[in-house]
Amino acid sequence: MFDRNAYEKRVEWYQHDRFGMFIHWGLYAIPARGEWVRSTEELTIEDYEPFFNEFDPVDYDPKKWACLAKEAGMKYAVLTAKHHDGFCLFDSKLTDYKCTNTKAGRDLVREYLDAFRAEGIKVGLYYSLIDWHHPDFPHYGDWHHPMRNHPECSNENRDFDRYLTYMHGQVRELCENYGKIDVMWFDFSYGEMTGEKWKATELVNMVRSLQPDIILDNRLEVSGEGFGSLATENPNVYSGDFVSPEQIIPPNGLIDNLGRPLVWEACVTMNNNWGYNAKDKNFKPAPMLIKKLVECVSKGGNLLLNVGPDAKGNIPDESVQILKEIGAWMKKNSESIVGCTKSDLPKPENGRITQNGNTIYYHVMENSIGFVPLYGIEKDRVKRMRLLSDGSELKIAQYWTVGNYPDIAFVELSATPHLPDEVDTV
Ligand code: FUL
Repeated sequence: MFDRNAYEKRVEWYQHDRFGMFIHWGLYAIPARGEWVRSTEELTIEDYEPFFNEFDPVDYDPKKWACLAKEAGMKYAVLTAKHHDGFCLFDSKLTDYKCTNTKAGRDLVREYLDAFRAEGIKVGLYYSLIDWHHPDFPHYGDWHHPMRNHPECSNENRDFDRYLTYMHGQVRELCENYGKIDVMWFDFSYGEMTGEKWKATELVNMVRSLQPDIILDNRLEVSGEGFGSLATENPNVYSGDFVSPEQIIPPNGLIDNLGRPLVWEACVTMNNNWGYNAKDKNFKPAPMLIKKLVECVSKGGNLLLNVGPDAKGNIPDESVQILKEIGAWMKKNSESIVGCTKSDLPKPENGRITQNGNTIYYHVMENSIGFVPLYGIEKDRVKRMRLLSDGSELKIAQYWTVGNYPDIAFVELSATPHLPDEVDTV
């Protein structure tokens, strides 16, 4: 039975924390053409084998990653324990295809968990339902399986139940052997491969019995395209805890069929790849990402921002730089992100609004018109206004009536002709 109270309690920290780091890391960092390289280039297991033999992340120091995430103001993280290529960053007893059998010789997931927990960051694991390496994972209805065009490679002897036993077993290992896991990020369903095809109910029950507070995404049911759904009110349907729109921010946030806000997280790349891609220098500037973070929170959602460390274990310099810039803004303004959510006030022309209880955070992103109008807030309801970055007083310039909004409080920005923060002054 779906227990709404338990659900709301479970997702409380997650809706409070708002900003997380996604980490896509694996053998694909060596070819450095993104995490889908085995499929896009239709590489066989043999073609891909050299990367397993070579993998030697000599610079892997998750403490550095954790410090960077913390500096950026991120409160949780999600690392790919296994991506679609099937390679495991943890010491699974169910396969030899794992990091402890490479030159790395270490359990990379365990070290990540220890390092991030030590910085007070909540820890999540991404686990791919799809597995291009496992001999029993089929390539019919393939969703671009690397072997899709190999005539000699049939599904005949593939036993999907055997794969499910393996997959469930690995998820059990992650839930049993690594202490408290805060988020499990399954990826992904497609066509008929959804829900009970993965034995989702059984899987989720097992996960919840081992990790009662864990938060799950909705991809045991759907893919990340579009917005997906959360069947929270239907006790007979598996239901994730949050919707996981990919590379897209819902225009107005998301609501369920009863009009209540849904829990959601937009996952977003910094350049155009999740896994390391040496040639992709198309990084989004930090100011844009700060605005995207504010946008997510102003619509009641989270932002999970991705990094793709290289084969040696270093987060690319560009990403480090971006995270530091975001961190500099967060240092002064995180109060307007963490603990905040969507406001009932209308979106202003020159920015966005986030809210925490009776406190409204007005994000001025453009100095276009020169006023900060608080539509929907009547005269005398504003106790005080402060610039978040330095705590200094802002004066209400005047009250006007605009259209249907009576007695709107205005702050005159001409008093501060240059916005102290040209990205987003709060
Ligand atoms: C997708 C995957 O196929 C991508 O490689 C990436 O992991 C993204 C977050 O989810 O569905």
